[in-house]
Formats: sequence, structure tokens, C-alpha cells
Amino acid sequence: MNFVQPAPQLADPYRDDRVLQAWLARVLPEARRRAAESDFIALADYARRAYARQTTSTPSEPALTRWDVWGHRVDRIELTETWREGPAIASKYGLVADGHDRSLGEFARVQQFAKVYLYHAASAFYSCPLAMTDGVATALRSASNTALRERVLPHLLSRDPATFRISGQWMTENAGGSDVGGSETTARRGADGTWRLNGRKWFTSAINAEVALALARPEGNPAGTDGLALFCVETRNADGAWNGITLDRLKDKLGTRELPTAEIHLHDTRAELVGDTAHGVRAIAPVLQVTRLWNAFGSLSTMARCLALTRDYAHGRMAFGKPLVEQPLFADSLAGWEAEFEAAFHLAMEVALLLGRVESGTGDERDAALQRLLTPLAKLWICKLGVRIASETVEAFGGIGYLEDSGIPLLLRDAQVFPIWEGASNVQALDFLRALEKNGMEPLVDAVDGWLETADGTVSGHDAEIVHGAIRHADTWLRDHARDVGDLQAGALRLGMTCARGVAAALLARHAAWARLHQNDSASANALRRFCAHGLDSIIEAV
Ligand code: MFK
Repeated sequence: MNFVQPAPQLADPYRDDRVLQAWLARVLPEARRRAAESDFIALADYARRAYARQTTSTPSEPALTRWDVWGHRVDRIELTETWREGPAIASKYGLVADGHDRSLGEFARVQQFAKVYLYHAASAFYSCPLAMTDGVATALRSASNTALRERVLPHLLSRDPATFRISGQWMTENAGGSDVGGSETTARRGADGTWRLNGRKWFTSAINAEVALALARPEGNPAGTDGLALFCVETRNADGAWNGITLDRLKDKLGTRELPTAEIHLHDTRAELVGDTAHGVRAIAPVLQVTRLWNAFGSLSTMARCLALTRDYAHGRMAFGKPLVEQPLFADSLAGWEAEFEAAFHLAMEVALLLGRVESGTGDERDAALQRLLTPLAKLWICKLGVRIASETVEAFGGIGYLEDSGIPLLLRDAQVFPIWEGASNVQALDFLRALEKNGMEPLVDAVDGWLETADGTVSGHDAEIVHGAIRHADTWLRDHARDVGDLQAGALRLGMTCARGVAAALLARHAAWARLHQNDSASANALRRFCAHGLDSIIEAV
């Protein structure tokens, strides 16, 4: 009998995750952690079951039936099994509700995002509508249309599958994905006071959503971003028929294939104003702040899955007389990917903590400024890193990693969406400049100094110097180029990457010091050394 390599086994995504466990032990109060633990365990169990199902079944995709046999236009969507399970999982474990639960105080967002991290890789991208639902709930919380808020919000935050509803977010049109100001959809108010939307939305993720926020230009408003207003659409009429919406087709995508993303036309679609008759982009910005963080956590969850499978395989796969994990070069590469992942984890969790502090009123202005500055940085760097780690995973598995039915190529195809969704990397880099314009670099520099100070004496002075050096260089570069918008924009990606990695390293240093002191664990300090050695500063002077 020829040798047959056993398939990799998925370790427990909660119990066996050192990085998550140590972070929770450091930050989440013991009582809160104990209260949430059964949900963490249940989500990890679900992830393992979903993985077992994925590796033993034929992949399925949503199907759109546009016409019934008699010739009626029906636009019916059949969802996949994982998607049909989504509402029950999401509501039961509070994947949206936790983030808005005032009783959780400043920890609402970290508890929620720990769950998102555990669920995403098992969700077949049901996490996408949950992200949008969370963002829309965040925007609606401060909407001046109180009747709309009171009617819709309880459904988005429901913990009961019978009343739980999801929301979409319709921004992208043919004229622009990043440049939303060119949107062509119009809004007209009828004699009865009802708003009607007409136009075409080109990428509507999760078209099965019951609600959506849509940008449209009220007739008579000026061209450009400011002339757009934000509307809420209930996608179905009371009888279940579409509310003036036709589904032209489902998108044929590289990844996220269980997610029904549609091109649609709006024909006198009934809609309600969320607030003002203009400034819709400003009104939808809170959605972006939240969904961008979901992207970072989706990417982290994918990386955790990639690394867990790679680790298991490396222990079981023999090459040249010993397991891969004992081959010095393979072990060195794996440790490098793990170090990048760990630093990324600390950055994303810090942003979640800051968001929770700001929303619960326990944070101050510094927290708000830092949350605004770090959100695009986390999205920018962590989503790009996810593609790299997924690509390394394909390579680590060799030929098998290139085969569809190993499930590994799926990880790479799916990871590629994160840098694109909710504003591509360049949009994030430019958004970082927008945030700097309002908040300056000082909150970030001060925070990094504070985190490194906490770690002083525990992590190596050499590592601390590398972090300081990168952040100081970013600060100086910013001052030197402040007057030239062209230079600033051209360097924004390099500046953003440098700041993201510098901040992540400082956060990892703070954690490493704690782990040494309280858990006698040097793993994070070792990860920091590698992370810093990979280099933090990617700013180069333009020639
Ligand atoms: C598991 C993960 C799941 C994730 C699922 C998500 C699936 C969703 C799929 C999608 O990708 S939906 C499409 C998402 N599209 C985008 O993200 C659009 C990308 N483009 C941008 O982000 C542009 O920067 C933006 C359209 C927001 C603004 O461009 P403009 O036209 O140059 O606007 P401008 O004048 O700079 O900003 C308008 C206002 O918004 C300003 O406020 P004021 O009116 O008060 O001056 C800005 O300050 C404010 N603003 C813009 N970005 C902001 C912001 N405020 C806060 N935070 C931001 N990030």
C-alpha cells in the first residue's frame, strides 16, 4: 500500500488559540470572560463542525431564479446551508447585538469581535451581512428619523431568530466604487411625502437583506458627494414582493461565492430619509468605521484558520526524515507568519477596545482620536497581510494546497476580498490622511510612547528602538511633506503601513511584557523580536 498523507485537522479555534486566550486573560475582566465563555466555546464548536462539513461536501452557491415557469418575474434567491443557519447563530450568540449592549460597557465591542473572530472562518461570509447590519445599526442609533430608528433598530439588534433582520448597504454604482460622489441614483418626494428611488446599484452584497441603507441624490441637489442623501429601504413589501427592485444577476466572483452579491435596478423604490436631505456620505461614515473593523477581523480569522491548518500539517508531514515543523527553514518561516499575525491581532483588538470605550462613554477625546486614526490603519495593513498569509499557506501545502478540494485555495480567494471591500487599500491610506488632518499625529505618537513605556525593562531595548524609530520617522516625514498634498497622497500608503506596523509592534510589546510577568510566557516577546526584525518602516523618500 502506498503512503497516504492524513488530512490536516482543525485545532479548537478557542481553546487552542494562545494569542486569543492570552489577550482575553489580560483585558477581559474574569467575571465577563466567564459569562461569555460558553458562547466562545459554542462558536468554536460550530467552526469545527462547519469545517468538517466543508471538507466532506460539494461546495454550493446561491441561485437566482428570475422568472417562474408561467413567466412572472420573481427574483427568488436560494441560499446555501451555512447561510440558512446564519440568522439563528448570529442572533443566539449576539454577533451584532453584543456590540450595542450597554450592559457590557467598554467591553461590548471586544466581546463581540472575539465572537466575530471565532465565527467568520466558519460563516461562508454570512459575516458580511452581519458587518453591514452592525454598521447600519451604529448609524441608525444617532439618526434624526426617530420613527425609522425605533422601527428598524430592534430587529437588527435582536437576539431572537424570529425577529432578527439583516441590513445591506448600497453605495457602489457603475460610475464609482471609491468615488461615491458620482452616484446617479435619484430620489424624488411624491405628493404624499413618500420618497422614491430610481437607479442602478452595481454591487449589493447580501441581496437577501430585509433592509438596506442607500445613497441617492434628491432631485435638485448639486452634483458631488454633498448632494447625496442617505435613505433606508425595506427591500420587501408587506406581501413579500420586492419593493420596486429587480435583480439583474448575481456576481460571478473570485471568492465569497456563497454570498449573494447582486446587480439591481431600483424602480420607484419606496425609501425613508435617515436624516438630512444632503450629506449622505457623512451620515453613512459610521457604517464604514464599523465594517472596516469587521474586515480586519475577517482577515484575522482567515489567517488564524490558515495558520492552524499549516501548523497541524507541519507536525504530521514528514520530509527528509523529520516532520516539516522540525525543519529549520520551515519552522523559521512559520514563526515569521505567526509573528505578523500576532501583531495584527493586537492592533485589531485595540481598535475594538477603543470603539467600545468611545461608544460606551467611558473613553475620552484621546480614545476617540486614536480610534479614528487606527481604524483605516488596521483595515489597510491587516487585510493585505491576510492575502499574504493565505498565499503562504497555499505554498506550505505544496501541490495539495493548489488543489480545489483541499479547501486551501478557497482561503486565498476569500482573503483577497478584504483589501477591496469597504474601500480598497489606497482609500484607507487617504482616509488616514483625512483622520490626521483632524486629529494630528500626536495621539498616535503619545499612545505608542505609553505602550512602550509599559513594556520598558521587559522587552528588549533594541526592539523598542526600532518601534520608536519607525514612528518618529513617520512623524517627521509628515511634517516635512505637510504642505504638498501631492507628496502626501503619493506617500500615504507607505506612511499608513509604517504607522500600522509601528503601532502593532508597540501593542505587542505591551502584551509581551504582561505575558512574561503574569504567565511566564515569552512567546509574544519572541514574536515581537521577529516582527521588528522584519522591518517596520516602509517610508522611502520620493526621488
Ligand atoms: C467580515 C467582513 C465583512 C465586511 C462586509 C462588508 C461588505 C460591503 C461591501 C462593500 O464594499 S460596500 C462599498 C463600500 N464603499 C466604500 O467603502 C467607499 C470607498 N470610498 C470612500 O471611503 C471615500 O473616502 C468616501 C466615499 C467615504 C468619501 O469620499 P469623498 O467623496 O472624497 O468625500 P469627502 O468629502 O472626503 O467626505 C464626505 C464627508 O464624509 C466628510 O464629512 P463632512 O461633510 O463633515 O466634511 C468626511 O469627513 C466624512 N468621512 C469620509 N470618510 C469618513 C468620514 N467620516 C468618518 N470616517 C470616515 N472614514
